[in-house]
Amino acid sequence: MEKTLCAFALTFLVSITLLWAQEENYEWKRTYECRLKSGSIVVDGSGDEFAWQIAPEVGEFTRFQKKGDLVVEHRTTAKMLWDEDNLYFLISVDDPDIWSTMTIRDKDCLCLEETIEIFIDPDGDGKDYAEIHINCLSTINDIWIPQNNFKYHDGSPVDWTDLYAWTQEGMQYAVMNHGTVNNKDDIDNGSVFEFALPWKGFGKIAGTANTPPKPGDVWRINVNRYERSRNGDDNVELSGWAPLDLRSYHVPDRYGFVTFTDKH
Ligand SMILES: [Ca+2]
Ligand SMILES: [Ca+2]
Ligand SMILES: [Ca+2]
Repeated sequence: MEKTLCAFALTFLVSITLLWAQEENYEWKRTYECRLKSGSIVVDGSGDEFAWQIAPEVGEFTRFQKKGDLVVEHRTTAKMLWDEDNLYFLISVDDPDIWSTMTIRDKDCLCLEETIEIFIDPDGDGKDYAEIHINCLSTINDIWIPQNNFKYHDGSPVDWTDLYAWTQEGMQYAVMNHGTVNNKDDIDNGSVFEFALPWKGFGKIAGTANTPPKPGDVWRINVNRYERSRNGDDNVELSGWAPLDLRSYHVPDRYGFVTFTDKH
């Protein structure tokens, strides 16, 4: 009888653990099938190409700094495509007040103002991932992150100048703003950001990933956003595709699972 009770308790415990694990996956896991591009894409900040029209969106973005209140006030949508040369992004933000002052690449974190941030861990090992920022003035930060504890692989602290010195070689990018930039007296519609990232441009960040990927390969990717009031009142909305529920975007084990397919 005692053994039976023990077995029952163990089964119950395992079931609860499995249920918890399923819920954990349900809540956090985001997946996307990245399709092969159909026809040409011009990187101009307009998603009017046929390829973009038929590409699916990754899904709703959620804000993550407020537990229990994940619905964003400012909507963001994202799509991805690929071909043998590039990984493409089309990211669209609703924004009633488009603003930024930073114009120099790789100088200061664009997160101090408003920015879109793409995180890419090609081989999904949680190390050597790319962080690419863009703002409405088409200013770029492209940054190599060796590990999310901001240490090199030998354990020594990172030199941020070295990290910012990494370049996504050959990256094309463009922004189209629908509204007036840096004019708070009217209401804007938002901005569209378009990227083509050459596979070879990932360099050391690719790790063990195939470049270009093979159909079926999975890369870990997230797209995040800082939407910020410019009144200096600390009113900021942090949101992302893969919800992190933390005050950091550097959680590579929770980035979305992007599977490359040869379907169009
Ligand atoms: Ca375009
Ligand atoms: Ca804004
Ligand atoms: Ca750089």
